[in-house]
Amino acid sequence: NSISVDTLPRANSRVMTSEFGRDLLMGLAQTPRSIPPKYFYDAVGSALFDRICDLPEYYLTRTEQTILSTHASEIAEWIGPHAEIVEFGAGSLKKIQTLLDAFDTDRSPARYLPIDISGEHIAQAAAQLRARYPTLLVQPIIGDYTAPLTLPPTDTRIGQRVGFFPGSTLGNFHPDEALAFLRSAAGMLRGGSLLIGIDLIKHPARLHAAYNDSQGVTAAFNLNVLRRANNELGADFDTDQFNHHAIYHPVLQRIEMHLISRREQTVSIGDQRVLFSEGDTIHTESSYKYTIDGFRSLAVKAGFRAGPVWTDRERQFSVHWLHA
Ligand code: AVI
Repeated sequence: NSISVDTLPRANSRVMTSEFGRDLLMGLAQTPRSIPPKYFYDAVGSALFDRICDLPEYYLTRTEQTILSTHASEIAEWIGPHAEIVEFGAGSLKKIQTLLDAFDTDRSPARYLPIDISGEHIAQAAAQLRARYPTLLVQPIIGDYTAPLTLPPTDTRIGQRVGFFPGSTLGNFHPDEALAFLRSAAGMLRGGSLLIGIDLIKHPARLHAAYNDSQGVTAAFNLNVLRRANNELGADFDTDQFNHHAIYHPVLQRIEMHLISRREQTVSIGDQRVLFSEGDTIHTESSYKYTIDGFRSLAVKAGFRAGPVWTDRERQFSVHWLHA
């Protein structure tokens, strides 16, 4: 055995002092085994996700973008003058620009609060945004937008507060988490509104293609969470020994992503050994799909009043206006 006694506690404390390490061990101890999808997004994972958004099969980003630009001036009317826009999980701050470009200068939003977990990414993107929209106050908030947050106080010169949650990221929340998030967003936005993108239920073949792209980018994105565990926690996953598997579950109305063990194998994470039999699976992500009415009912249950909905011609994706 190559592990000496004094490296064991150290390896283990590296795992146990990291939130990722604790969540990973906890998830792998459950049946079925799982890893929370938020751990996909290290630098490599975020870059892979950006590539997914450009894939021909991944219609979500492109379709939402088309909906936002087609209806931009109507959406700008709903947002109204000098608004404050709070974006949940803002990433590279690209999507907001479609909205900002829809305003006449004298009505454009006054303040933009992008919330994101990754600080480095957002600081740079915020600087570029300020250069492009000099009158917009850009105040990034580094943090987990699923936890309750205190926003800076507004002042009388600022119009309504509008939450912006594009990309159907809400779909990655389980129904109880989605309801809890919407409830807390409704509280945070009270008196204002939420603009949210939601992917729609469609033919399973279309969904299957979007999560099993021909270039294997989604597979690399899924497997990257194991590589991340190796890099950050000193785990020894052999990424060649797990297969990407994504499948639509029509009863639960969700795409499930899994990593399936190709053979019997043991993986070390700190001082823990995790045994996988051939075919054992780690559930890494669910991506729920909604009907328009199903999503509106959920929003109403969370305390919103449903407003207009915009879709594309094929009704693949939807963008909802909700009054908080
Ligand atoms: C971020 N989220 C909305 C994506 C989705 O479609 O559920 C993440 C993703 N997973 C695989 N491909 C893309």
